[in-house]
Amino acid sequence: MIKLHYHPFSTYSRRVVIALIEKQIPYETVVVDMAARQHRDPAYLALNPYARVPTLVEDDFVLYESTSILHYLEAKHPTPALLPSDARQRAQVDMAMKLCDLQMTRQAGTIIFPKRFLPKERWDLAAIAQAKAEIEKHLAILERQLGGHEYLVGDGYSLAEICYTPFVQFLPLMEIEPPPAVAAWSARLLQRPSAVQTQPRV
Ligand SMILES: N[C@@H](CCC(=O)N[C@@H](CS)C(=O)NCC(=O)O)C(=O)O
Repeated sequence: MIKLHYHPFSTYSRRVVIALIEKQIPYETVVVDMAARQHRDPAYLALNPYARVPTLVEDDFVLYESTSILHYLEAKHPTPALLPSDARQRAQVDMAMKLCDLQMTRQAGTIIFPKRFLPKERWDLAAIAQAKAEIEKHLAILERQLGGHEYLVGDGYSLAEICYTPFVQFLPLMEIEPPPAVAAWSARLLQRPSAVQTQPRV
């Protein structure tokens, strides 16, 4: 049985939980109490020396980095498919996943973390403004790519959408008004039962 070391408020963990739900894979969760700095405990560092969640453990196999975990789940449980069968489209999903991390999630962290967990006087407003501008630039590119399509690649929901879901959740918190196709796509992602079921309370 898969054991997912995670935190219910963690965006990257949510990606993995969404995939587990989409694929109906049985799993257990182990909450890493980050407020109590449990992610820095030697026992957790022995699993994930980068002191981050999520970490997947299955028998003696340990895997971290949410996108790598998503690829593992897809390889091991190929149905329902969250990757297209066409080689070019698979590569495009991979590209979208990578760009999500490079152009969106890193910047989103600069805004979301302080806004969710720190008092206002500790917010770095200049860093927040810069991150917001970078995300807006990225969303303008996604807007053109989405065009009239429902999903980023081909016509299907994929691992790329799973990567974005926890982050588009916080567009209102980030005070980012997405362009229309991105807004419709975000709403589509957030309406999926796997997203509704994993919606964070903070
Ligand atoms: N690239 C990692 C990022 C994971 C990550 O940054 N997780 C956050 C929680 S959402 C974390 O554990 N932060 C703790 C820290 O960086 O000290 C992934 O995709 O899994």
